[in-house]
Amino acid sequence: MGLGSAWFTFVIQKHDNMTNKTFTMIKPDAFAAGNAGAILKHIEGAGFKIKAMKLLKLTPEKAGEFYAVHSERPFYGELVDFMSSGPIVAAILEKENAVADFRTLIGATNPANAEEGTIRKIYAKSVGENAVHGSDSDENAAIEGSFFFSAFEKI
Ligand code: FUP
Repeated sequence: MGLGSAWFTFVIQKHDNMTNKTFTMIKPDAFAAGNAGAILKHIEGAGFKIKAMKLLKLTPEKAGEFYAVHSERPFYGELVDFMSSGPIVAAILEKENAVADFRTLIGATNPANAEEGTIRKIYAKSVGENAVHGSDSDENAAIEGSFFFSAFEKI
């Protein structure tokens, strides 16, 4: 490898961090209701670029692993059952200030408390079946993105 390509690799790696990225899932309720397309349009309309995306169904084991941080909470069993109940769309999104801006776009965890026009206000049924996930920090965005996507699946 010449010096030129080594420098190029360094620049690519330096910019391949998750600072301007977040991770989302369109959850089983929203996918089953046929709202995946409308939600993706809403997300792209807000200026987010899709950097990785796949349709899949989580096993209860994988859903439990993803939400392990909530394993002591009373809603954990229902959450795992729900998240493994049907297909989801998992995606990595890019935008300046991605984590915070995406949390604003989706609205409060409980749609009853979500601002008008937010994705959860429009599409979510309840706090348990709340249409979409959005990472809550850059660190978790990186962890969650890597939970679903290998390096060559992230563009
Ligand atoms: P959020 O970051 O908005 O997705 O919310 P949390 O990380 O607090 O919760 C993760 C998921 O747990 C929610 F999307 C739905 C579920 N949950 C409940 O079912 N009941 C609750 O009271 C809180 C969360």
